[in-house]
Amino acid sequence: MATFVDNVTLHLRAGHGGNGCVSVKREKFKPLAGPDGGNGGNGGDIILVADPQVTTLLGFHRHPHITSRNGGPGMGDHRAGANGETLELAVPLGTVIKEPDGTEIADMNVAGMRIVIAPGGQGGLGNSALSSTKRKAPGFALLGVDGFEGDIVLELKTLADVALVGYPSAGKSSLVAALSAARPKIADYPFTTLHPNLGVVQAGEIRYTIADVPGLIEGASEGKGLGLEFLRHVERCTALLHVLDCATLDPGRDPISDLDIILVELAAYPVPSDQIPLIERPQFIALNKIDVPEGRELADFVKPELEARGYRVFEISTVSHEGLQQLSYALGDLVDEHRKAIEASPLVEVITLRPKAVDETGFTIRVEGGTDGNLYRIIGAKPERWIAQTDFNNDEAVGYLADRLAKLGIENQLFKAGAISGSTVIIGEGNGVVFDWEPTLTSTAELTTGPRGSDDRIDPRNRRTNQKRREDYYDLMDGKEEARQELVREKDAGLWRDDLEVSDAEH
Ligand SMILES: Nc1nc2c(ncn2[C@@H]2O[C@H](COP(=O)(O)OP(=O)(O)OP(=O)(O)O)[C@@H](O)[C@H]2O)c(=O)[nH]1
Ligand SMILES: [Mg+2]
Repeated sequence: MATFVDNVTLHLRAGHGGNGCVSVKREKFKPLAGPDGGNGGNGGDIILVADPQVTTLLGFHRHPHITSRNGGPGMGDHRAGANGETLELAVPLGTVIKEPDGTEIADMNVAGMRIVIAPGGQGGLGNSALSSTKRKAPGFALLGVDGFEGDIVLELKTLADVALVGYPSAGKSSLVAALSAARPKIADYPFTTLHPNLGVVQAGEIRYTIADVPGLIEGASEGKGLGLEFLRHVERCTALLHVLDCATLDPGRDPISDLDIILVELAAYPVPSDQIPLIERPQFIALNKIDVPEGRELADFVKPELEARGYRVFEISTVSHEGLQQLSYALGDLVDEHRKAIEASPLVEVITLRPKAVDETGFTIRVEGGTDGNLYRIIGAKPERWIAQTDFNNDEAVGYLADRLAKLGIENQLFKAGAISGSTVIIGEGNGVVFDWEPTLTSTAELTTGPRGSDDRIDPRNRRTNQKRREDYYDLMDGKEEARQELVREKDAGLWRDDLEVSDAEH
């Protein structure tokens, strides 16, 4: 049985950016005619769009893993990689998007609303784009960045396009069962239905949802019977269908007075201020149980009066299925008209980016205690992306990264935070990228690293004298010589074998 809150967890993986290309143009008499490596393409975004034509999350239940295309790698001769295709997913109007922990990201309550739920990764620049007057022939390119990867939860609260209202035992649940695949409980005692049941109806091309609401009686708005509380579930319905019992044996009841009582109760139900009161929405009437001869008689009798009041009236039987097809098509047309009207109204485009509005320009430095003294962690969208773009096997690329970081002002901030030469710096959360920091700006007086009132450049604590430098150098040379001698000794002792002999012996 369908329920009113539909939940589905999607596993998203947006496309990765393509790597930039390192290439050098070759011409006949000019073998090194300049860098011509193209940029990598961007990974495809995953976008959610609120679509009034979509009514359920069923498709997502079947396919919860969603991946968009990667960007292509850059190529020589200035050829850029192709951008990954954007993937648009239509979700029903009213879908609420949440983080797995329940935090709401967006309420897709406006037709056409779009949200970039998983941005694709940026493509890396090729060496052509990285060249400048200062750096004429870069021997490196930037790597493509990974696209967003993670889970989101879609939640759909109100699915009912049409709400079935009426007295207990009028046959509302029977009608849901007759029109859809839903199988709600049906019985001949009042208040069989305690929670609304939802059914999906297919009428030709049009697909819509109906919900039976627990029976209403006089005084329901004051809490009689099951009260009106459950009308909350159908608050967003497009239309109402009154199901009137034409074969009731209850004395003093007839379809017209039943309808009038229900209308009074519905009028008493307060909908949220941004919605049309239930009583003002389109309403059809189903005169039920015409398979019973007296029922048909009564239905025929009251139909003209109801039509005179302006209602469209259908004589039906959930037992013989008479009149059901006509009713379901008429409801379908009504719902479709409403959807088209919503679509025709000017679209409000709301584009929200994820990860949530990060401060693109800034970064923060967090000082964390470690076993070997302080650890300086740099958190920021830019520096973190730059790390992802860097090919750490390429010294030139690492140098470029250092320049970028310095330009962003990270060096100054590290000084201010108390970092000194040799401090451990990490970029990004978790293990991130760790390096020992070597400041490049030691000559600036205000950037000295020692405690207030001291100056590193004078203080012998951190400064090597020429004498010490010379000693260090000799130590280094002695060390090398010693290592060399050791190698000779090993060779003489026959510890070395020829590589060729080894591989021969093994095969
Ligand atoms: N003869 C006849 N009986 C019907 C018809 N539709 C429903 N019934 C009977 O009417 C009784 C009540 O039907 P339900 O569908 O449970 O009525 P309901 O409106 O959902 O009632 P509540 O959930 O109690 O509010 C059941 O015994 C059904 O078999 C019909 O078209 N003809
Ligand atoms: Mg029922």
